[in-house]
Amino acid sequence: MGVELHKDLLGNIGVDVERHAKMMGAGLEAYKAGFMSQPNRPKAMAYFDWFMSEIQGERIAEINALRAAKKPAVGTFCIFVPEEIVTGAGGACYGLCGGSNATVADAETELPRNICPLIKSAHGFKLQRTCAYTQSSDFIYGETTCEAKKKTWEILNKHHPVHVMNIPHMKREKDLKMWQEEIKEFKEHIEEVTEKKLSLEEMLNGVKIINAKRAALQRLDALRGMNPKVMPISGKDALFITQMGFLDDPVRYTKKVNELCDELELRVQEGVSVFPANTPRIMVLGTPLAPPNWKLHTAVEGTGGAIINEESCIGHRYYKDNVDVEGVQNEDELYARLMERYSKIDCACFTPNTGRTEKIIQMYKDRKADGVIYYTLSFCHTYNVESYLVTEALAKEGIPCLVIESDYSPEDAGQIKTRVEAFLESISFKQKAQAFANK
Ligand code: BJ8
Repeated sequence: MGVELHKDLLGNIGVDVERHAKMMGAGLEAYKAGFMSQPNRPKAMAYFDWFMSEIQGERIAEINALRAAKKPAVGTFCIFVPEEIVTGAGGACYGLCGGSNATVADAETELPRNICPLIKSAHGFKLQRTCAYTQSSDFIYGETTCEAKKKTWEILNKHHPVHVMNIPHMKREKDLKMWQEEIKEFKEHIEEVTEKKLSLEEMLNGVKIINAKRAALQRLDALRGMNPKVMPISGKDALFITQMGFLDDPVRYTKKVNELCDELELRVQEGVSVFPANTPRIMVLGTPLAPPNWKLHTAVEGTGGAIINEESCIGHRYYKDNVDVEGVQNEDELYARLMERYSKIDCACFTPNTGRTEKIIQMYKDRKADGVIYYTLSFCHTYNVESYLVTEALAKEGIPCLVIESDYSPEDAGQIKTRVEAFLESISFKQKAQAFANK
């Protein structure tokens, strides 16, 4: 196994090797039981299964080889960090571990109990030294999106270098101007690591690589969700692939996602679906689903539903927009285009954020979905409060919606399953009544 092979490297970068190995062992077992046992998976999933086995082994070795060649390694917690710039510098930009309950208790020695589990989990990984990505980072790039994150950076900075990007909470002209400057400053931090100037051409190359990655994910999104008759891949597998997009080398990853999409296209042509006909098709909305947070997908797909899309940062919000670099002549124009693209992200940290609701309704119609689950991590005030406006708009459209608030503990898994079951039953009942009325 990858972790075993790279034990020395992991020790050298400060990982608590023993604890890390135990955690990885449990993670791999959970993955095998929950993912590899699914029937009729696409053959191209073999690559992603391999990546899972090397997630804290071979991939960590690759990142550290880049660092040895003076390329930057940047850990992030948010999709506002312009990964195009790090990629253009030949480095690695990745999401840090933050989806596990196993680190939360450690985090609570420094952080309050009543903040979101994503932040606590990530902070706990640093305290435990069990995330090899965090340990590999030249610096962590935090942001000012929510109160809990913003204040956590001050504490996390005691354990690891953290830079903070000031993300505005409104999108007025003056806010966008400041945002553009933040992107420029981010590039300067990257140059501090590489000790060399990053050229326009290099940054444009970074944009090209990340645009291709996003295009591959858009293709996957369409294949899994737009055809109500054939669903060629499970929601669980599709979520896992998206999660891995935050860790893998972007060029290799894009190639593998496109290979998978080729296979899925064939499956669609041949009518090979992994779900029986009339399986309720569910869209998930809300906060990010960082690995190994597979609780909701397991509940839905284990009780007769299919998840066809995540309107989440580990999902559609991440890949929906590319950067348009047509006609860009100089660095300032590029920063403006990056800002334009990033400011389309409809995170609930913005006010107002009405575009998000309109987008959700359109996505629902385009995909001919049967219902939505609004999923919020506990204590995420922005998404929690915004759920009122979103669910009100959904109700006006007659869209069935279930709201779930949860953390990373396994305790509420049974209760979530029961609620999901009842929700899916009500959708199936409606479908049958509709079919009867149409006779
Ligand atoms: S763009 S959703 S990744 S901020 S950490 S806001 S869950 S309380 S992650 Fe996010 Fe960027 Fe927005 Fe997306 Fe809530 Fe938790 Fe804060 Fe969170």
